[in-house]
Amino acid sequence: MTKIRSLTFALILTLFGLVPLANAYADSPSITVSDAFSRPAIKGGSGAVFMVIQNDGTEGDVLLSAKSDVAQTIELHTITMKNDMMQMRSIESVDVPAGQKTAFFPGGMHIMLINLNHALKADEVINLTLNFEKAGEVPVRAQVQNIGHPAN
Ligand SMILES: [Cu+2]
Repeated sequence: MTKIRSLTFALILTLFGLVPLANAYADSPSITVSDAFSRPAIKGGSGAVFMVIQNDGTEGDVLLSAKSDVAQTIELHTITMKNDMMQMRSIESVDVPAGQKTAFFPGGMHIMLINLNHALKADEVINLTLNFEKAGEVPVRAQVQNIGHPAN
């Protein structure tokens, strides 16, 4: 009986104490982007941008699109295995859950730059803008890196 009473009391405290507080500070995402990079590429060719998107907020968000002056067309892509073949395909959006890191990496999700307006050269910095459903526009600076490309 005492246990039930204290449980009820705790519930009342929660309802009258914490719920109004939660409403006053409405849930929201908090997006930061780090480690953005790209690979060298030729003018008119394709490039890819990789990064880590961190959501330190209390609400999930969704990456809807990306834009940049660097290419004619920019799409969100992922790579999946089909019959032992790596296949690249465009995706509508990318979920960015609260309290999690969402990684774009070679062999996985990437921002696809199609028909580059100019060559991407090592050490150059590309400016992109990510568009999130809730956080809105988030600017990203991606450095062009040679790492992992012995051919370059
Ligand atoms: Cu791609």
